[in-house]
Amino acid sequence: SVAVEDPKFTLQEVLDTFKSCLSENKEVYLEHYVAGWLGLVRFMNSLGSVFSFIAKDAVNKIQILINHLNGENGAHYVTVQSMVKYELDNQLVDLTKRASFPESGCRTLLRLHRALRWLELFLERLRTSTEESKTSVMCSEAYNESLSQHHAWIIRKAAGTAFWALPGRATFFDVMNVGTPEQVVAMLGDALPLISEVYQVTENLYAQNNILDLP
Ligand code: 1PX
Repeated sequence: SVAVEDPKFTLQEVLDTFKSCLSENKEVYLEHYVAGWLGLVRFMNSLGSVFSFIAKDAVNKIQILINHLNGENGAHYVTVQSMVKYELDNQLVDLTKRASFPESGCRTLLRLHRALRWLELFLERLRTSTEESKTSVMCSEAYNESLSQHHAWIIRKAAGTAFWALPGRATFFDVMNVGTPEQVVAMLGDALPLISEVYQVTENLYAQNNILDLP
């Protein structure tokens, strides 16, 4: 697994990336947001190939955002705030049905944003779990409370099946490569407020611009 081959890989680093997402005036840097997601996908890949259909979709979306960042209009994509303004001002977003702009930054980031809420709920459950807690149960509860509401039946079904293949809590904690279970719990306690804040800032921005339901 990645965690074994690369001794420097720890979930801590990944979660730290989300720390650098927020600027002083609470703008979200797209570059760091994307880097955080890449780290999460890397972590997910180290859990096994059952999750590769999930990882593939996440990577597709991350790549779309990287292409915007590196494209000729990249300067408008430095923060999520500037991206939203640029794409809306220039009518680069499909607002009611998928048509001319299936790869807008706004709709693409929205999918990752919704997944970030799942992550927040899942990590909070992990943080407060006991040795007997089942990761599959924590994962599906978090999913049912968030992301699943945006997914078609067939995707929910596939996700639900994949959750059963999740390793147990002890293995999960080991793969995070952070230390003892107590250290994992402490790390999650530090990281969660930051993830929450990034989530909330993005949520408010999307709500203000009325783009929480982009097709
Ligand atoms: C310590 C915990 C760290 C775990 C890190 C795991 C990172 C998980 C990354 C999940 C990223 C999922 C992105 C999904 C985006 C999405 O909703 N896409 C759907 C809609 O896209 P569209 O372009 O059609 O509008 C798309 O249909 C998704 C298909 C793939 C299935 C998504 C299932 C998501 C389950 C999320 C839970 C992941 C569980 C991993 C366990 C570690």
